[in-house]
Amino acid sequence: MKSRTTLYPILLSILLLALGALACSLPGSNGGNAPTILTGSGNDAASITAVVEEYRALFGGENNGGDPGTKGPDGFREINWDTLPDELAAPNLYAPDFFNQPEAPRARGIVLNTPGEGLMVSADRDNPYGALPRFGNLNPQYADIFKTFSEERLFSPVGSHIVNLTFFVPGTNTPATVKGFGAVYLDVDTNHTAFEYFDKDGNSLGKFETPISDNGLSFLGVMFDEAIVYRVEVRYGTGPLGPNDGEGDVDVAVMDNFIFGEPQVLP
Ligand SMILES: [Ca+2]
Ligand SMILES: [Ca+2]
Ligand SMILES: [Ca+2]
Repeated sequence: MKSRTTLYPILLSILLLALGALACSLPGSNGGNAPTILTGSGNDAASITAVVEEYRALFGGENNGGDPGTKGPDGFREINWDTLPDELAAPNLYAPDFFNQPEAPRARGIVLNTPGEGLMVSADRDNPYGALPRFGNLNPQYADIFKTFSEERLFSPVGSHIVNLTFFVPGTNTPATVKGFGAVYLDVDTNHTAFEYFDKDGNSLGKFETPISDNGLSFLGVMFDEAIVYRVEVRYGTGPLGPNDGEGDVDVAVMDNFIFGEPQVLP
């Protein structure tokens, strides 16, 4: 039988481990309430439509479209990539501030950056370059494994699997925060695809993994009580587009619709 002197340190370690596990499961160190997390997955667009609708509804307002300026505390902005001109889609690179131009419908308050070569929106079926749709221009396999939520363009970084999203008062250079960000992913095979949210001071508000759906669609949306999200780091699969999905440890994943809260000017 163990004596008290050896039992106490053991009990103490168990308690500390339990506290540590609890702290790890908490959404960052912002001290606010836990965010609302909505997830869904399935083999076709219809299978995630309800959860995407539910996420839009959490913002308590309408789709605020692409007008400049902040339209009050409620509502959301959405990007489906589909109306992009061919010159800014594959095989060409996308302009990082395309959806923060000063005029409607491009004033949506989001700027995207990657440490890689650039950003790309996939080609549509009648593009003048003859590029295969759904990133088939980078690897023909991709046109078979990536479905679409909204027809027909998708989004991905190139030469990296990281994208940083920052928010602005739509159509201006004034930094802004949002209540939440959610997006649709395609062909998530492993637990490498995730969002990490940061406040204006660079503190993490939590990291959230996307549901897995081989050859299918996944949705992840996170919503905070207040507009405290200044930046979102988005991670796609195990690495950049290029190699065959499923070969060795390779998992490539891309995105369709982005949905985010109405950008609010920093206090
Ligand atoms: Ca689309
Ligand atoms: Ca796959
Ligand atoms: Ca994949």
